[in-house]
Amino acid sequence: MSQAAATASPAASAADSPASEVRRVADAVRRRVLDYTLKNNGGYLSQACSSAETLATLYLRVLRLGPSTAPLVPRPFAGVPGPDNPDAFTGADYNGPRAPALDRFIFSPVHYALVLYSLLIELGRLGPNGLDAFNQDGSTVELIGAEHSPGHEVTAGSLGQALSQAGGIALARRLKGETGRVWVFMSDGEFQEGQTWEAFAALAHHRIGNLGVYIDANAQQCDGAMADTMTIEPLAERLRAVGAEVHEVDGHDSDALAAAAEGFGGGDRPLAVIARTDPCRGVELMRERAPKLHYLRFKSDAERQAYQQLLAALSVEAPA
Ligand SMILES: Cc1ncc(C[n+]2csc(CCOP(=O)(O)OP(=O)(O)O)c2C)c(N)n1
Repeated sequence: MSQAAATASPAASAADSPASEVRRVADAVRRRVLDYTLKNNGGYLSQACSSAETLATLYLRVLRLGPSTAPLVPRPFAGVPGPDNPDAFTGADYNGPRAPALDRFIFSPVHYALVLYSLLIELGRLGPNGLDAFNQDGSTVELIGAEHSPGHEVTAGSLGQALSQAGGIALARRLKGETGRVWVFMSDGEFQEGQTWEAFAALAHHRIGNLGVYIDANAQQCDGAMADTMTIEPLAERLRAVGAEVHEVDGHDSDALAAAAEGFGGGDRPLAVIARTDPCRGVELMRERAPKLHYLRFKSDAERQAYQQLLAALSVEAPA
């Protein structure tokens, strides 16, 4: 069991299987993201629907992390890092201290930030009031996360860059003899970008075997369906061709997601786990909007009301 699992929500009973704990946490994450989507009059809800189990599985079953060393209520923005700014910080301390044997987590599609914040709350790494300053000027709890945002280590708003940064971190860790791994969470839209493929070529060339990528393959992009915008398939074959070890799993099946990472770390190839997901999972109402699911902006009061009623129903169904 990872450190993160050991510090999971006090609501978890000892009898819970890891998969049922992931399901409980993922449902709570979707509920909270829906709540804030309503409070903000819009938001990235489909990303919570698709990725909740993948991110919960990473934190509860895959990542080897120490306890958070960050405040439960996030600090305000302290300026960009640089030699003249000793106050600057990153949000990586929510993932625990840096240590040779512990893993590092790099969060790439930062418009998914609210999903990560909500997960950190469920895990007790962020306090229940940790979202009070969400999307406000001067706050680090940004709608589109950056390096100072809880759980984030790098700025990745220009998509497709974080994998290259993570590759550098992984290479440096290997050179230093560290056993901790580097995990990257990515979206499928990032595989439409050339930089992602250059990064995989570099990982293969340098035989980077301490870096694993989980891909939220929800088949969506901001312009609609991936297949209609620019297909990335056959993704598994393409990743194998650039030297990765590839697993393709149902991204709502926590046992399959966790099994893909078992034993990973000592080899000479990067790992890519393609999590095939449903961008409307848990929020059937959203299917009416397909294929435009990227950002939910309510079209009418009636539609907003329908989502409000769904939130009320989900909250009633949730166990105390
Ligand atoms: C380099 C770059 N190009 C374009 C954008 C604008 N953009 C923001 S989110 C997004 C969609 C990316 O696809 P994905 O994350 O798979 O979409 P989702 O599943 O969230 O709908 C795009 C193109 C960006 N942030 N960075």
